[in-house]
Amino acid sequence: MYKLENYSNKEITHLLRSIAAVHQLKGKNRFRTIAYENAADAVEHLSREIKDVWEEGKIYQVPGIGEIIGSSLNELFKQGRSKHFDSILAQVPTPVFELMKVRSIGPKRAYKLVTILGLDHSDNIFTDLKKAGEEGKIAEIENFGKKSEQEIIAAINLYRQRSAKADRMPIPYAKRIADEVINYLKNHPQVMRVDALGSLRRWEATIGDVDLAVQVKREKLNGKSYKNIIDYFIKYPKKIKVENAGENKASIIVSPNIRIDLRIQEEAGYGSMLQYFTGSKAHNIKLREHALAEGFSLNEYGLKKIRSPSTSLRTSPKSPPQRKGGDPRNNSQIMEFSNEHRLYEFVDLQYIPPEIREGTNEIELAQKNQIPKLVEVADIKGDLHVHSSYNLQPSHDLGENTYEEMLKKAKELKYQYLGFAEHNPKTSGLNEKEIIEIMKKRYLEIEKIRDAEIKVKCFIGLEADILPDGSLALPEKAIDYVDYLVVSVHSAFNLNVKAMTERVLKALEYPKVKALGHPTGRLLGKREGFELDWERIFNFCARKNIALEINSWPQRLDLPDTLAREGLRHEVKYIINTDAHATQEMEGMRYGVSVARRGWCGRSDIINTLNYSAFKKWLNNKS
Ligand code: DGT
Ligand code: CA
Ligand code: CA
Ligand code: ZN
Repeated sequence: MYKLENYSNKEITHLLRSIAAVHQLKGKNRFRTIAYENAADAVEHLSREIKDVWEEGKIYQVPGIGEIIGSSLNELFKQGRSKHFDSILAQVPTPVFELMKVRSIGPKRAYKLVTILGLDHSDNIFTDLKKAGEEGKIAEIENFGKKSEQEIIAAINLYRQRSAKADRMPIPYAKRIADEVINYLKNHPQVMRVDALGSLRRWEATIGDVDLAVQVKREKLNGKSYKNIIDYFIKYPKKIKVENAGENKASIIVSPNIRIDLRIQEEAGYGSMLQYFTGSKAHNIKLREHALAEGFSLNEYGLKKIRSPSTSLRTSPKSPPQRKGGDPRNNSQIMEFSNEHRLYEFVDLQYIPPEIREGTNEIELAQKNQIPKLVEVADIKGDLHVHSSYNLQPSHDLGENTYEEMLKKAKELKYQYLGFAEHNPKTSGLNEKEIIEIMKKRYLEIEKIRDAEIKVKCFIGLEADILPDGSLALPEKAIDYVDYLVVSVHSAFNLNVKAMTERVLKALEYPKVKALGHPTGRLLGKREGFELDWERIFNFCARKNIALEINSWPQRLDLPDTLAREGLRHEVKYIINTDAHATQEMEGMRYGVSVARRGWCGRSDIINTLNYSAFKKWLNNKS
């Protein structure tokens, strides 16, 4: 029987794809196949959990979910199974669905492999199939051959590697889940504050598990036990399972399958704990070494003096933080810190923001007071990559909201300007003349509101596909009707480095190109980014005054942070955009900003921190 465990978007997506596959294999109704595939795509791209949407009674608002699929999902969420789904799934052996999780094996091939090789066990399907391959049995199947046998073995290996890396969750999803837990905890009368720790506090692009710190109100505690709070935590409504519950820490698994580690501390030692469990491990190792050189040992409770500093003698004696008589866990004196800033200060370091605590060279630079001031959300003056619902017959998806609605949202976000960048009109089914006409009409449409709207200015952009040969999917004459272009790769991801680099550079040569959209094309947990000769790209963009985009879309967060830092050495500028397809998604700017911060970017490295007139000048002065 088809197994479901946690009703996550990932599971529901696979379920819907499996049903589409049955319809396809049984060849009865092409429209059903398409309907289920569309629904699967919609759930996969949902920015929230489908089950939460269902709980709010809004499941029919998800595009692609109509009466039949909606009522079956309703039954599934309510009762754990859906008769309708089950009856369809029963028509095909379950291992087929399991095998379809390997992306390169489609339903038809999966079905053939399972039925011809007689692979009956879902649980061992990958082991069994690999074994069959190694014995040459796949090659013997009609239309398969030696080459596909090898490809299938390689695909299984890759799939297993990826699954072993476990499902790290893109931070926007993890943060949403964490915020719900944080709000729940804050409702407890003994809880004074709650903070993220670990990778979540460092805003890493993907999160393994969520770590949280709770500060308790001492006066409200009876004795020293934190039991009340632990008990409250493990009763969290969306909990699937309690992993462990101790005196001052506990771990639970929360729907849809993410672990939450909780630690409790009183105010006096809260800063030490925050520092210690924010990590990263690499940062903490270096910080410990540094503290040792200053004569202190560092642990999760604070600093302990072990001897006089060997080398750098403190020139001015600092006021030590409040000292407590012996720590109950240790006889010698430990200095606790209620505040993280003071801990760094105490070991003669400039404060280091969590985003850059990755153990690169932040400690060395903090010693020299050279940690830059990182860019902040409040510095951002506009979003230049948003998709409206204006129908220019785009090559990819349209957005959900009108120009006016998006401008209104921009105003709410206190932006000075907004740039519309729908996808270019599709190139099949439209000739050049028609495309130019469409672009002109759109231009005039925006021109109208551009004058009407006084508070937030707007720019007319476009996201143009970079075709495999590096040309743009847009007639050159149509470029007359935009202020700027964002150019992006949306297809043919498998070119080698050299070809890909040439392709991108060629596209960047077009007039009015001001940004390279989601530069690596990565999709977190799904598709690795492609390689480019970054040195060449960075230098070209710096010279030509073209910005690299830092795309805030949850599954992208692209350019990745490490590359962002590398680009700074070449004096590249970045533009942080949300790629929003709905007004609500325009709120995702913080995620792109966190990538930039992790890439050590300051305000001046980000081009859309410029005010309106300076930004307009930048748009127009492409050399
Ligand atoms: P993640 O969960 O894989 O996204 O990454 P982190 O950095 O959140 O790692 P995690 O959850 O294992 O640990 C949280 C932080 O606690 C980590 O950044 C460093 C700190 N830490 C300090 N000492 C230890 C230790 O002995 N074990 C672990 N696991 N973490 C420690
Ligand atoms: Ca963690
Ligand atoms: Ca953890
Ligand atoms: Zn795009």
